Amino acid sequence: MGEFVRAERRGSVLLVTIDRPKALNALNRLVLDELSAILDEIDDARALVLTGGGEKAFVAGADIAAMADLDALTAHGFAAFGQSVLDKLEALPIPTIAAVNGFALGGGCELAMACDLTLASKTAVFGQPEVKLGVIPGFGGTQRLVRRVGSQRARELCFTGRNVKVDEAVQIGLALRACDDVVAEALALAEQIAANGPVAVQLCKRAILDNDGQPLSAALISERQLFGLCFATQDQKEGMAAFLGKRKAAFSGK
Ligand code: CO8
Repeated sequence: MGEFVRAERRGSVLLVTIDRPKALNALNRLVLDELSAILDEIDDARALVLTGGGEKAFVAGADIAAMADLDALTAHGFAAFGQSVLDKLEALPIPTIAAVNGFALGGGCELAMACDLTLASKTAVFGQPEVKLGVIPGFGGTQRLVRRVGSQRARELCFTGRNVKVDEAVQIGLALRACDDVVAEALALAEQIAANGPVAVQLCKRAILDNDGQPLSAALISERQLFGLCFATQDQKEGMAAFLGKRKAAFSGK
């Protein structure tokens, strides 16, 4: 267990908390290192929920104090490292849900977007305020924001750096829905997903993620290959037998 990031099993779900509330959970090298180490050891969890410690923030960004005096080469290296950790999160085989419980600014918004789904508390605030600091998003924000909310909206948010409150975040697709108790609702959603055939859920994720940006014809070839692969699993046999036998499926994840 690290100093700033902890992981706890809740049923089939791994709950990961970035817990550095004095700095609103800002991402420095150590926080990213600890998150990366946890992502390397997911074991048999069927879904992951990511949230922030304390009352105010999911993650208020990359650590500004740690970045202030960087030179160009070191800043490039820090961005590359942060991107690699967020890439690892995005590429996890299991579904991931960001439970955004307050500020998700800069690197925090980028972290949420590296998750498959984002649920938001009523107090959640999203944004890419980097231009206010004289820099641009560096943990994938210029790219994942375009994919999540569309090019024109992403440009507006990156150029202005303005805050996006929860209702607007839901309206533009930055968050799926607003929640009264975001962590509880994220865990419930994760358990709902975890009750389905685990291999099928993972292959759904693969089909969507790996084919992002591919021409439809190539993406459909990939989809049908992954569909065929489902028929090599015990979960497919069990799922269809359970339906035909009018009983609940007991998936093994094999
Ligand atoms: N980095 C470091 N410390 C932070 C950060 C941060 N991003 N955000 C908050 N803190 C610290 C504050 O300095 C303060 O510390 P202290 O108590 O020691 O003074 C503590 O957290 C509490 O914060 P505030 O007192 O400011 O709390 P408020 O409720 O008044 O304000 C805000 C909350 C509005 C969230 C405010 O803290 C804020 O504007 N934070 C910065 C938000 C921001 O600009 N984020 C983007 C950072 S840049 C970025 O993420 C780039 C990502 C790509 C990096 C590429 C690598 C090179």
